[in-house]
Amino acid sequence: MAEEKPKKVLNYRDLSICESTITMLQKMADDGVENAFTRAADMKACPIGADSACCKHCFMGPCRLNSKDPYSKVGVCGATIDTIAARNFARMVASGASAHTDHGMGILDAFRGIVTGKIQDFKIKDEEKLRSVAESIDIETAGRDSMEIAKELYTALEGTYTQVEGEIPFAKRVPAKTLELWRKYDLVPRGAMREIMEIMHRTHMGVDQDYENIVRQCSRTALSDGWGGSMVATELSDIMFGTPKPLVAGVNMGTLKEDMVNICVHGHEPLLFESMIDSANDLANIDKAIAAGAKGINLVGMCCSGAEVLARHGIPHAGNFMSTETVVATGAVDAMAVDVQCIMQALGTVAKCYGTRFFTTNRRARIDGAIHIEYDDHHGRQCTDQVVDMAIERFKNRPAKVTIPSRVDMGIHGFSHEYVNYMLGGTFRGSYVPLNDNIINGRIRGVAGVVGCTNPRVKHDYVHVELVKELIKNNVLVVQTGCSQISLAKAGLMKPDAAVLAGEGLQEVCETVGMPPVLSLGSCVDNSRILIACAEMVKMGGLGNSISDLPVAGCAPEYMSEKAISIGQYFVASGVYTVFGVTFPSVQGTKFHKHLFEDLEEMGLGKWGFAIDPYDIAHLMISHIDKKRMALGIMGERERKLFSMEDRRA
Ligand code: BF8
Ligand code: SF4
Repeated sequence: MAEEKPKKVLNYRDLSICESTITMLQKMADDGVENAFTRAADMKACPIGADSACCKHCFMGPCRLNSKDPYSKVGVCGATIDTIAARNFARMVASGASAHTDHGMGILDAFRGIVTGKIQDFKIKDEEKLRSVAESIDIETAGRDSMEIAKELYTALEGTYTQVEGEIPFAKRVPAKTLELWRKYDLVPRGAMREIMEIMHRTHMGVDQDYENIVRQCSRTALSDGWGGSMVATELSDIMFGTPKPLVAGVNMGTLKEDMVNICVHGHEPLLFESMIDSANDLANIDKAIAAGAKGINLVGMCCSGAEVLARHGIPHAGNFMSTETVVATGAVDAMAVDVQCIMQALGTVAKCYGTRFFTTNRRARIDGAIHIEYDDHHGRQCTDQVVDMAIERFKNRPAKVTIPSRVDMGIHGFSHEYVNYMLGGTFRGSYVPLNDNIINGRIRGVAGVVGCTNPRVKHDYVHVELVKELIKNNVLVVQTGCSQISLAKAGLMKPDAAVLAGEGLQEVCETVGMPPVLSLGSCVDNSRILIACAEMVKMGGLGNSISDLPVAGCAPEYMSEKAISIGQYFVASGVYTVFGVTFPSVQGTKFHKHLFEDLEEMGLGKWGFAIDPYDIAHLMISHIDKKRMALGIMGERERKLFSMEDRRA
């Protein structure tokens, strides 16, 4: 009999910089419970897959090429490394874009319910936003009643998904020169359903076998996510639940309370969470919790569901993707309700080990072993009240020992692009002019979007935090979404006093405005807020005519999901230099790789970049920002000195 391989001994400090996560990893080890960190250590990533050098698009294969000598072989059908990698990449874009656009469609469904009067639980909360979104796509608002505008907006936005020809509605928000370029290369998306269907068709065996043509469809599909499905998700969620405004809120595992009934919502669509907020605030439910011996009901968020309500309502956030299992290991979570995306199947097992009631709520996502209570927009409370009841039951009979790391990191969250406008411009001259001015005068060197997941293949939170610190030290204002902003919130960078870590110029701006140097914008679909901010910066003038002229860059340094690939591609296609960490699904030195990393920029779009080390990533982004400043003629003496290589070495 083969001897069982001894498990690797792990030093948890090599795996994460999050103290709470480290404490809980130790606890899980003591309890003999596995998690994604231990599984990643036991499972080496497949090297051929990591390079995207294999194809299983038909059953003459699967075919594996040699990434060390990529042109030495072709697949059984003759497919080259460029075709294989481009097709794989395209399917990642399709999957990621589907996730965001289907989420957006869920929001659109709820909005339809409101305008048809079939849904009573939700309503139009932010009329001002309704009007401004309608106006942005040329819907007449003057003298019209909100419901009338909402109906017309609904009909128009449905096209984001279903339009078989013509440009999606939010193409109207794209700066003219960027849009002109998209038209030149035929990149303006039709409805997302059509684009995603076409990607799946083109990547079927024997269809599109020209990597450049495949990448064009990647761009079109990704744009139907960024300027389409994701943007619809953000804008309609703001209209229905309120546009975020900065508020103070706590992040980390100390947001769980030993003496309260703890309910955690994990996933992505805000609908479940909004309904859960109502249930948790219902006096009858609170009374039931008190009768069970609790001080009340404590609602916390996780991942993007959490990031969204953190931004919008200041609901505390327990942890990002790589902390989802460790949060359950506290034993303090009485119920965890999930909907869609980024929910590890292992959560079912971990929840069982610690006696947490684990609920799936979405018809699209069931997990073996979870209790399924379907959430329905028309009577959402039927689902969320049941979860509350079962959480109270579990509180009464908490089986596991409760260990809650006490740390809570307070910070400011909820910067929408509307608020950035207001904050920098003031009530009377709300605009992006002051941001542009501060970029032109060099106080702010540029703007970086640092976003995306955490991933056990790199040190959890570390790459995000070190990267962002390096960026702000070099006067780059950072905007954030998704799990990344939770990493930075835990590192204390969302407090205004974090401005002391920023370079002189950025520090001055932060102190004048009273803002932190790192702005948290919400969930991953809220990356669309960054697109709008870029469009506004272009429209305000002084920083070129298209998004690709701006001194901006993007990054997902610890990404793990296909959604991140779609986001990366829509930023690149919009004109933004976008750097990814961890690993990149292509073989260096191939034509496909060069196309993503060089040719796209030569066409006037953005381009991809890759590095693993946070300082390397930061300096790739800063060099790009400087290149754009140089081209704009705003690379003053002051910055040249501030950013010299000598300083960097020092
Ligand atoms: O959409 S950042 S791990 S939670 S994929 Fe997932 Fe990545 Fe977190 Fe949200 Ni975004
Ligand atoms: Fe192999 Fe071509 Fe089939 Fe892919 S499509 S599995 S490369 S034969």
